[in-house]
Amino acid sequence: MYPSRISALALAMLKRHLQKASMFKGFGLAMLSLMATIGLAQAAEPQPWQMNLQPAAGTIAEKAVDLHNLLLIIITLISLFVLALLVYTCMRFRESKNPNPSKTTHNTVIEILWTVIPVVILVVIAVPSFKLLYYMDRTDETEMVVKITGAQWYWNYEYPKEELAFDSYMIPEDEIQEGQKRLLDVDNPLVVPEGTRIKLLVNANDVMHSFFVPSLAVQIYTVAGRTNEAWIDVPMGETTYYGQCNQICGVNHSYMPIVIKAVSAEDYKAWVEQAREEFATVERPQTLQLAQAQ
Ligand SMILES: [Cu+2]
Repeated sequence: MYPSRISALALAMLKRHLQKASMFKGFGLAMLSLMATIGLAQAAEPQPWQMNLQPAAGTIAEKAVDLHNLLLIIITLISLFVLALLVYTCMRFRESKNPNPSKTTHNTVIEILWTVIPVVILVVIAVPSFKLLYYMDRTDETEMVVKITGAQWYWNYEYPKEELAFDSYMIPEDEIQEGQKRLLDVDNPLVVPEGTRIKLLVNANDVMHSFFVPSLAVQIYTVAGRTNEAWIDVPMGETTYYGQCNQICGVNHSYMPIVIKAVSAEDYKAWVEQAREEFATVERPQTLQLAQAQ
């Protein structure tokens, strides 16, 4: 059993225990939410039995969650309305109550309504949707660049300015150490400074992959021979963000997780120094120069 599993289990047991002891219920629930908050502050990852989205990290994710919540309200109202109409129609026009069916085929008022109302709903959805789309397109307002290449079955991260590049492989199940997450942790995470807007130049080495980190609300396809652009808005806080390739890319598709580790500015500097020794690119390929020129 892995630590995250154990802590989730322990949390569930504690919760059940606290629910029995009603005297401490309020205090216990407050402690539980505090523990959950602390847990979330350190890592953005999928939780067992999670039903909702991962907590939003950064402005893009916050806007995406807001749009999602708006859509959820609209779709719920539409579904309830259609269900009510269906139930009403089944009851009101059932054969026993309605032996002579009407032969009506047209009703101008209703036809105009069922054309205009959906158009209005779509316009209501389109406004925040396009706003977010254009916001996600502001890659020129970023502070640093990382080039990401998807490969069968690992990621390669390049820092053009820092002149370093390295591969990032999942830690195999039999080499997992205490505190590491099965199928999620990698040997070399993408280390970034906290509170930074980062441009991602995304490419593929072979087949299509997809760079997907739910908490940062970034999902972009990697296509060989084409550089796609996206940006992430890493918020303040030393957090590890987990993601996965979400384009079926071959037999080890599920074994190429993404780990983005946000650290403080000083720690980032120290990491760059150390990483340069470890991963320095001897010769800068042309793609790096192109990326840097932008
Ligand atoms: Cu892949």
